[in-house]
Amino acid sequence: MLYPRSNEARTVLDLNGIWDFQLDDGHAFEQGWWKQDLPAPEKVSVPASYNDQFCDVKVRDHCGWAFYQRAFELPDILRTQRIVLRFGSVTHKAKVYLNGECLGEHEGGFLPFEFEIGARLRPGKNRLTVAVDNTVDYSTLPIGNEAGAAFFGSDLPDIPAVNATRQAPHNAPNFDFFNYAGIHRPVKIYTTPSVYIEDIVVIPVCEQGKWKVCYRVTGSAKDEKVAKVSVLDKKGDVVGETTGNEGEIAIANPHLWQPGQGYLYRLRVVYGEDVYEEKFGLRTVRVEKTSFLINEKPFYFKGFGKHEDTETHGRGLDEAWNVKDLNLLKAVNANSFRTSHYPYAEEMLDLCDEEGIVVIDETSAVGLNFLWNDPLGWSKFRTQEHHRQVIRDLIARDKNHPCVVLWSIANEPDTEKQPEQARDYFAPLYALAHECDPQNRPVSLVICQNDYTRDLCAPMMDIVLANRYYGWYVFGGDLDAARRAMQKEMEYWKSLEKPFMLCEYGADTVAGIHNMAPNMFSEEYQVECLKTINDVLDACPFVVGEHVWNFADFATIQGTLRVDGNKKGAFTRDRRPKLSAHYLKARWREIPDFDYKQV
Ligand code: GCB
Repeated sequence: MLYPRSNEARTVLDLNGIWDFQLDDGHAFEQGWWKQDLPAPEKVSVPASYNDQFCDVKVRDHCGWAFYQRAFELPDILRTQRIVLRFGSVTHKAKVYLNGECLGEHEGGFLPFEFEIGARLRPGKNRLTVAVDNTVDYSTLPIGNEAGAAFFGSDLPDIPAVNATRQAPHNAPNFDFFNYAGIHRPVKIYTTPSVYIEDIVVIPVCEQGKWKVCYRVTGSAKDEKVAKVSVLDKKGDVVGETTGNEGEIAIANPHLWQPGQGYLYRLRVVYGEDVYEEKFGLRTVRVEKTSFLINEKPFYFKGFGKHEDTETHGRGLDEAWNVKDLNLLKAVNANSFRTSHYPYAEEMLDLCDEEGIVVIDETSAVGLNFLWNDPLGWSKFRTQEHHRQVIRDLIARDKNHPCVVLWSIANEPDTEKQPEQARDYFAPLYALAHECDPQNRPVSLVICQNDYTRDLCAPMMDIVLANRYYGWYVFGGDLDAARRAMQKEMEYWKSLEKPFMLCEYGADTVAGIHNMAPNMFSEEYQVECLKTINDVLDACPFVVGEHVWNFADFATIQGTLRVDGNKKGAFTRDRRPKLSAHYLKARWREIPDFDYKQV
């Protein structure tokens, strides 16, 4: 799906700003709130989560539908064009109404969707209403626990009479981040000519040292129109051109896209009256034996798992925070991050393309891991079809981004208690991700701390991605035991002869707690814990990267294990460094992007 860009053929208008907002009082659908002005609206900012914009637990902890509404007008001059209404993301489910009519629905809170609206527009003011549902259950990604117990939340006692006293509808997210909801990413109206470019696929190829870009243009008139295609370099000079809806263009004197140096070319497509320029980079990615190769050189991932999470905005797009976060990454000599645990905003990936930050792109499949005591186990999850859709849509959206080097199709599913069921669930999804990606990037999933010898999924993947909390959940406070356990485990992964990356490790750390003899929750302990695990990683040539959990402290559900959120950040939630940020900065300064490990 192409990102809306304004140019000589297309116009983009933006519907961000202040909207009307009201939580469903239980009668919204019966009363048809989309047919009229909302009965008692308050003001809300878009894009942003609604939860923290008010000072009311009813809004923060709301479960179910909420309504957004605004009016807009369009210049008459645009009405000769094809007009599309596009949402960057609405979390988790959306029903969209224009002038009282339903345009459609969308499920999944982290990917874009759009509707052609030309035929439904009225002269003058148009009323746009978006109903948003934040419910998570066994069919959504991420997963909610239908039995009611939330991950790290206050578990329900196993006493039916006590449980029955909780009457208010509530979500039980089976994931460790706050279930933020709302219109999280920009709402835009864009135009195209009536015959238009639907999609562009770009594949950089290097054969015997010579670079070319292969491309495919899908247009609404299929092959009745033929595209004129050119490649422009960063300065805007044309460095190659051709015609045809599928083809290739050789690129002489290539500038590669490299970690830390995000050189971008543009593929300019003219298709009838429509024009679109898609940015791309010249880089290759592949796994060979125990190495992860970018541009044929063994790359070492240094960085973090992140969240889209800031004060007040919640999970809503804020580009100033994105710029700041990438500057902080660079300041600590990191070169990469994982979009844990859902697809991030396209605007962030654009920035990573420009800045040369390497990205592991993750689906929203998190929480598939708590039914192991249930004889029906995996078959209780109703996610497989939706999971397929998320993989298809994620790759369709992000396929051309040079910053994306690896797809993570899930975080911490239960791959151990019912290993065969897990394998049967994931094998087709792994194959699907490969099928969908024109650049055929490596595919994996992130496994959780378990009896790794029983896991049948990790060995099936192109690279082993693992989260380990030795020194925290396992052997918390005993770093000597943590070191030995990690060492022991690495012997097993070595035998698989695949690249291995540690995708999460760390310790909750409350900024400001210090201790000469490091103890849990102190800044010193976080540093010692990271050092202990890093020592083990350094001794293993097949380890291709380390992502600390987490980049910054973040909001979670309330519960006895979370003191105002998850505190494993190297930065606080407002992005001030803890001691660990300084430690990582010094460590990563000495670790090059390439050839760190001698295989
Ligand atoms: C994990 C999860 C992550 C949690 C983290 C923690 O394994 O992948 O979502 O936040 O542990 O801090 O417990």
